[in-house]
Amino acid sequence: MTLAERGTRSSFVRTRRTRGSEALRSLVRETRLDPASFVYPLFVVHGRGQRQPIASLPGQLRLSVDQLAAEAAELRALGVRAVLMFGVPATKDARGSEAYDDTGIVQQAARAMKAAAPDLAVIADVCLCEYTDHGHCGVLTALGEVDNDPSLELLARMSVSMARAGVDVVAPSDMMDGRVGAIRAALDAEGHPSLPIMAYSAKYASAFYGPFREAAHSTPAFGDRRGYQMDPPNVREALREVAADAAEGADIVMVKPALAYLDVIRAVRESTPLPLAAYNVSGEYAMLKAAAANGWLDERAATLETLTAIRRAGADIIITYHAKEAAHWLSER
Ligand code: PB1
Repeated sequence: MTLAERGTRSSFVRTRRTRGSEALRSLVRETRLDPASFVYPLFVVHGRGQRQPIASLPGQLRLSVDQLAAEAAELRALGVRAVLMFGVPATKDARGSEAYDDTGIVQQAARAMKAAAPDLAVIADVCLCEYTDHGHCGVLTALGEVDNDPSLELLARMSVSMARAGVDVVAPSDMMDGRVGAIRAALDAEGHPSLPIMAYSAKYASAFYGPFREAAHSTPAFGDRRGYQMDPPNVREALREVAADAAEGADIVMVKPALAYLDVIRAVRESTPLPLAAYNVSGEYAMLKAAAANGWLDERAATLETLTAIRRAGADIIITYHAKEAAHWLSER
């Protein structure tokens, strides 16, 4: 006997009523992506005419400064309003000297980007790992350990140098204790009290950074980053990191990586009113690209689903290598 024959009203909730068409699904959609909330990572190198493919990051390039004006125009046309710059220096040394050299590669790139696209936010990553010959995020003690407090001075100098180059935000990714306070104090003392800090607050010692390290030639020459980046099993510790960075003056906090840390994004979202960024890292990007290249996943659908998950978890800002493609796909909706 059918429901109608029994004459009984449906005694269950018909949640499918609002799924019957894209128009209805769109009306009740709870999470929406916006290219204006994307940050696109950029790798900049010395030279001219450089557009170096990165094998482990399909579609991503190491660009020379003369290529940035075109890159900026492409991003603005897609509605992407911010870039995060990483430098591949000409030389590396134990103290990462080019990081805080006013003629350094990112300093040059920032000046060029701001001249070409003043309304594009240029965020400078602040860390020594791309600039040191040992590949660690700080300077080393005689015993080869990353020396926290002496590193703060160099990170502060790097931030001031980036401010002088005209960047809109500095983003310390080093995970040294006290670096946000040291950078804030140096920026204020050097006439940059209004320059915001986006702190990589909850940054984990993740296995998902491999492609980036290939792109930036920043793999540690020995050891690993577990003595300063967070242990993946910990969530409460992320709240401590965020609270400490907020107290030291962070204007934006971050969870990194993103996809394997959605629970951390949610916990941090509920712990602070500060703008929250999530970094959809190189390994998360490479996984999707590899699966799509093998025909195992629908790249567009899986990418937008991934970014939606990061947004739904509570991220206001998504740093992602997918930014251009995702912005294009969203424009087609
Ligand atoms: O996309 C990524 O994998 C980002 C990697 C990230 C860049 N901020 C760090 C990863 C690492 O530990 O090597 C670089 C650390 N400053």
